[in-house]
Amino acid sequence: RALRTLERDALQRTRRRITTVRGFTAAVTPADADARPRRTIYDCENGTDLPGRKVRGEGDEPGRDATVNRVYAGLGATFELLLKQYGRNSLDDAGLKLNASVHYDREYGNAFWDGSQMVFGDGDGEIFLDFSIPVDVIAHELAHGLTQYTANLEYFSQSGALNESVSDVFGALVKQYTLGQTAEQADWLIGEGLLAPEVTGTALRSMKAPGTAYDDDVLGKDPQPATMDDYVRTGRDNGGVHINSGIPNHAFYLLATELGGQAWERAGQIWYDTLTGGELSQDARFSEFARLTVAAARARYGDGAELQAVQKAWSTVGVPH
Ligand code: ASN
Ligand code: ZN
Repeated sequence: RALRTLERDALQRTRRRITTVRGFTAAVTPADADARPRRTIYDCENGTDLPGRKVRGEGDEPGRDATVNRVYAGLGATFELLLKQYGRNSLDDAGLKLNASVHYDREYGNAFWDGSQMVFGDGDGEIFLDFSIPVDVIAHELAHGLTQYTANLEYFSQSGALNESVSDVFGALVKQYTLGQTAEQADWLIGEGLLAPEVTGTALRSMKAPGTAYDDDVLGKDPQPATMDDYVRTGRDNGGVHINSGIPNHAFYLLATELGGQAWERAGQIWYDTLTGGELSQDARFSEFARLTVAAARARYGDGAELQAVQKAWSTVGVPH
């Protein structure tokens, strides 16, 4: 509660100092004049001690390791979107240092946020390649930090699926921002380029068509639902957090494509306001999140196209709002 009050105050401060500069929203007051990323990349050299050996600090030139350079750039792109579009100075809005470790363990087929830093595996080369390849995966892990410092959604059941979905949404937004793509141009895939060539599939997840990202002998079929009719009740995966995230993911896709243009602007702003607004419960179910996106759309854009598009998106996926 105290944390949420703090967060709300921080949000109001941020709102007050936001100004539109050359078509994008930017923080321009002296308070944020020194807002800049503070990135450090570490190499675990295939061990599991964190963080590992420091290999690149802020402002250092690129080195020979493409993994290090991709992660450094991905952290920079995520920091830039948060600052320029939402007026946020790093994950905690207080300039938090962004630390990431690469080459974690041997043939490690995952990436994660450990509560204070990002960790990336190399993959085994047969199912997964290097987890630093897709920029949306880098941003996804960072967004777990953003959620931790804001709504702090419990990583279980529907609140866990919302936590996962928020990470996919900001992952997709950073990817689109980096590529300069509109919602219509984007592929809405999460983790494209991560699956080894032998795997029958295109990505980890699809926000456009949940359930269609892969269908493979080893990995099985993408289990994600797109609507509440196909909601999966399971005890696995913390109650299906990476499965049922397909539903809010698809709602965001529907909103962004209905509005058109750059998804990080209005659609992203509504999701950002909902996540950081101080109203969302840590154990929120989909319907609470949906109601708050409706309220956020109304608060920021009034009774117009944005509000209608948010309501239509949730109706289409079968979530009450
Ligand atoms: N890469 C996964 C994620 O960010 C790791 C996990 O399951 N926590 O969700
Ligand atoms: Zn995640």
